Amino acid sequence: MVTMNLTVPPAPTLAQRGFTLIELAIVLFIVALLLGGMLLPLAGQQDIRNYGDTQKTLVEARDALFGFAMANDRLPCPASATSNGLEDPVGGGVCNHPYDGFFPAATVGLAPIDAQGYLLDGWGGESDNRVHYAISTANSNAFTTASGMKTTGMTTLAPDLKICNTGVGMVSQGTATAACAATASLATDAVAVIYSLGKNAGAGGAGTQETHNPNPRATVTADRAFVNAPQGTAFDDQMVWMSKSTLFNHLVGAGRLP
Ligand SMILES: [Ca+2]
Ligand SMILES: [Ca+2]
Repeated sequence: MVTMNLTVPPAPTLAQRGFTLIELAIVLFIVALLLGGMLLPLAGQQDIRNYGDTQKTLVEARDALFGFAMANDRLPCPASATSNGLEDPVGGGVCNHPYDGFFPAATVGLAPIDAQGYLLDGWGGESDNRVHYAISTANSNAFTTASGMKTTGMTTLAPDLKICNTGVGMVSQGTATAACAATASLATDAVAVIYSLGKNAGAGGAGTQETHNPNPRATVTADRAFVNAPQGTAFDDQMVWMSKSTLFNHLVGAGRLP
């Protein structure tokens, strides 16, 4: 009698079987999804950090201006693109770039600065990331002339930098009489404006809102109106300004005024 061995080889256990191509593909797909999901928040977190660093730098810059004013009885002139972070002209008086200059970090002694002495915002180390600074030339440059504010007197001083909450409807843009549209004004008598061109500094600045903050590219030198619109895709500039009353408060406290 012939007997047949019908023993079936045992099925491989899970550990022996390994993975099929389909299973590997599913695993890789899930890993890709997880990585993609993590990378986006990381980029977002970096943006939030840069925004916060910039805001901190701008406020520190304004505080440094108060200190400078209390020590020197005037505010510094903005630096030019070639003055290596020193005010232009050194010693103040009639500023060469009152509305289109940079924060004079080398004069005021503030960091972080680039190799040329300019204060940088939180968005990187390029020249586009230099902090901008504008100063009122009102009352015959009283704010940048030593003892100019004291000589003129608090009731006569009338700083004239304008901050608008939108660039839409701005009047006479690009000229010395540029002004906010009615109901768009945040301030009409700012002494100084300190601002960063934001994350898009290298490529932005041409939109309806940002075009009003004079980029070095824009050759707008007489215009003393600035836009501080809500943050969004059309606007990422960051701005602080110095009001007349807070400056007077510091100077009276220091015995520089009245
Ligand atoms: Ca911008
Ligand atoms: Ca402007």
